[in-house]
Amino acid sequence: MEKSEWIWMNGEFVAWDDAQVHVLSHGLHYGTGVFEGVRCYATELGPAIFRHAEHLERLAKSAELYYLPLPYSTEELRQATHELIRRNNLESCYIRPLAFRGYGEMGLYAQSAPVNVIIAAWPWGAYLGEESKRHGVRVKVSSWRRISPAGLIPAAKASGQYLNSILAKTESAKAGYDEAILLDEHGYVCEGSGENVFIVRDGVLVTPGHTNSILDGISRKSVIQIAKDLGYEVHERDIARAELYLADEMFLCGTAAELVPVREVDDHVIGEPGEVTRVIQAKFEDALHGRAQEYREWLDVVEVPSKVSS
Ligand code: PPE
Repeated sequence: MEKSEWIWMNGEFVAWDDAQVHVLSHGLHYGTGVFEGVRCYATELGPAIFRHAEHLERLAKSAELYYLPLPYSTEELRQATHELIRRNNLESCYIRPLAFRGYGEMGLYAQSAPVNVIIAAWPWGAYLGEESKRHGVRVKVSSWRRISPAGLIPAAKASGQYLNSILAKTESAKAGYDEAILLDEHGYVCEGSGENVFIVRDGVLVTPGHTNSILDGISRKSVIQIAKDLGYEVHERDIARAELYLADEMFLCGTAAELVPVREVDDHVIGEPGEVTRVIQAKFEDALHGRAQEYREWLDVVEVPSKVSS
């Protein structure tokens, strides 16, 4: 990975290589952490963080769901992120806030182990490759089902839960595919290992709903809004596996991946990105990069001194 200079750690700016933890940190043993993936883009307004408030809100909710009291308010984390971007001289970057139970007590009910919070930011290119955004990816339905709400909390972005995503992603990569699609516990389509999923059938967008064990993706929410504003019908409902094969178009969306068309699923050809995907992708990209006036309110612009004066 590409390093930057500073990492914000429990209220201080620490040199990248010095941002270390004890090997008996609770989160390392039990996965007791919650995190976010956020992106900042170079826009004509300066570096702008896409839907920052929503990401920080989701972080706070994930923390609450797993009984991790956050020692910082979302506003404090927002300010810290701005300062981190300024100090690292970043314009366009991926931002990773993480809150985890640290060192001090072992065992499952380790209430006295402190909750540590870090924010890192570094340049990170297209998650599934630049080329994939134009020509699409090949995906495979995983033999692993998405974590069930009977055992964990799919709506939370919690570190330990990602073992499930890693099993699915690893299986698909070893089989030669770009990404995995997980079904929910009932066998309906859920999402990618790190993206939400949409299909297009007869000009209508369809995506799994909240009862399908999805992570409530912020890109997904933005895509739904954009699609509706463009006049498309969007349905949130159960999707049968075979509907993926029968889809006219299919795409994935997430912060790291952005909007990526799918050209093949389980070796059934969907083809080059279709018109609906391309239209929505273009508008979504405009929104991310601050080129869409109507979605400017989604941007949290970082004040950079040199930019302000010029
Ligand atoms: N589902 C999962 C399981 C998921 O991890 C993500 C984001 C999404 C859906 C899309 O959510 P959103 O980013 O709010 O639109 N995955 C993050 C982590 C990827 C990683 O490899 O780490 C991300 O995209 O930042």
